[in-house]
Amino acid sequence: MEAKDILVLLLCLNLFPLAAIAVGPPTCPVDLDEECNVDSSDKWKGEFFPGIPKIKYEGPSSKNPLSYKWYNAEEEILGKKMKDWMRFSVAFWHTSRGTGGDPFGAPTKFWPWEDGTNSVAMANRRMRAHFEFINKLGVDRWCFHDRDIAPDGKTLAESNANLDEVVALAKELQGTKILPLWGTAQLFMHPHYMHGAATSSEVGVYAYAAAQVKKAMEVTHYLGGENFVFWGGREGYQSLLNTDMKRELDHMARFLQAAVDWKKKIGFNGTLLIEPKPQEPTKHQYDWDAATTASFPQKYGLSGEFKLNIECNHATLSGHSCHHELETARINGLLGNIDANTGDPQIGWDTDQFLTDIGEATLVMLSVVRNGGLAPGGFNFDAKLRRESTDVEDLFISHISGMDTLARGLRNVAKLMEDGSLAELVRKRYESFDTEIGAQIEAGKADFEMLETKAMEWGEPRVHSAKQELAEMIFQSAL
Ligand code: XLS
Ligand code: NI
Ligand code: NI
Repeated sequence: MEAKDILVLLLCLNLFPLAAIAVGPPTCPVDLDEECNVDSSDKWKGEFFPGIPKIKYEGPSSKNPLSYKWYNAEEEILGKKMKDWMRFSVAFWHTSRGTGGDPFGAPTKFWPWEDGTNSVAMANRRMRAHFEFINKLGVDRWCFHDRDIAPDGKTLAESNANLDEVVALAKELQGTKILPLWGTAQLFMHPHYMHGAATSSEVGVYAYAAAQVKKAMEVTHYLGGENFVFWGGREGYQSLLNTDMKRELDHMARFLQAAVDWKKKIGFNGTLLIEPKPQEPTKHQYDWDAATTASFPQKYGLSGEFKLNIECNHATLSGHSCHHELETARINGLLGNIDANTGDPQIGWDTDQFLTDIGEATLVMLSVVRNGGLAPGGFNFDAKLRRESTDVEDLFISHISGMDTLARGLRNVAKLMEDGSLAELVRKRYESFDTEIGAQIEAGKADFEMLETKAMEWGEPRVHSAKQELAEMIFQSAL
């Protein structure tokens, strides 16, 4: 057999990972010598992912790694198209800036279009790669930090100018279909943020962070972004010995108030989100979990101005399950967005892995469905390839796998709801409150004297089984 025939055979048997290798007109792979990148009319014609087609739904029996098995964007489930339940977004920082480096190891990923510089030209080329990726994946949204997409300049004015240039290209590449799910300011990497940003002990840093957020809000608005996120980063402390906790919290509240004012001034209608994350990098983070983070705007008169961006890996780090954090946000009317990822239960670090656990995905989707969806929020893949995954196609495979996992979760929720026995089990568990006295208690009309009289009258209360294992059995049967 000739080599060509072997390739055809492998393709037919679906054994070759890139089943879609260059059928159709030859593509022009992007190269760093600019030969292929721009034609005489100045039009870009380089391709970053040659041989990778637009990803399609092929159903659960497909063995093609570059296809969706469970995510079928246009299919209706529980009264909404899958794409409208999910509102998937690609995170620029992990997907386009992820290097594979970790505290012990050097970067492992060297994508063919990277030239090793942090120049604006490189930022522009990377932005083109990013949009080719989004288009081939078939999603409509992306997320970014200001400093991921454009390099820091020598001065704030220069940084702003760099950002403007890259944002202008992003706007063009978005076309009419793609929007940022959210934008944010990166207020943690630069050495001047070593004490935090809004919580820094240095007034100069507070002002710099304000200027950076102001600009990031402007560009998010310009790009048609639907939300803007504040993530604490270094908003915490290592030790109380040298920290004025009250002052730092007050400063953070003033900062967020100024952000609300700026949002109104520029007419940005997107939701402002704050994101819980415990520890990492500081021992005590102010925004530890959903409950702590939710209470902050309440205390400072900012209720109604912020919702929560819940990240599953951060839930794990706070000692909660993702479902617990989502439900805490949801019942408080604060579930705004989800950073879809998962952690490693043994590592104990924010590893930001793609979610592949179907049980967990089903619980996540249960909260989303109960919330009636996430719009104007969505699912952002705050998830990265492992250090050991270094092929360009791995970028696609990881997203497809994460999207399929959540899609499967949604399908399972539909099964659970159609079956109804889990909801019935919960209803029955609390049915003693579906009585006259129960209603009085729930309406706040039962005082202790009245309850004492009832307790005397009723005698020893009857207590029923919680049916924990039955609940688990029903849940498992839907997976
Ligand atoms: C990191 C954060 C980050 C935010 C955006 O742990 O979760 O990814 O989502 O700054
Ligand atoms: Ni996140
Ligand atoms: Ni994270």
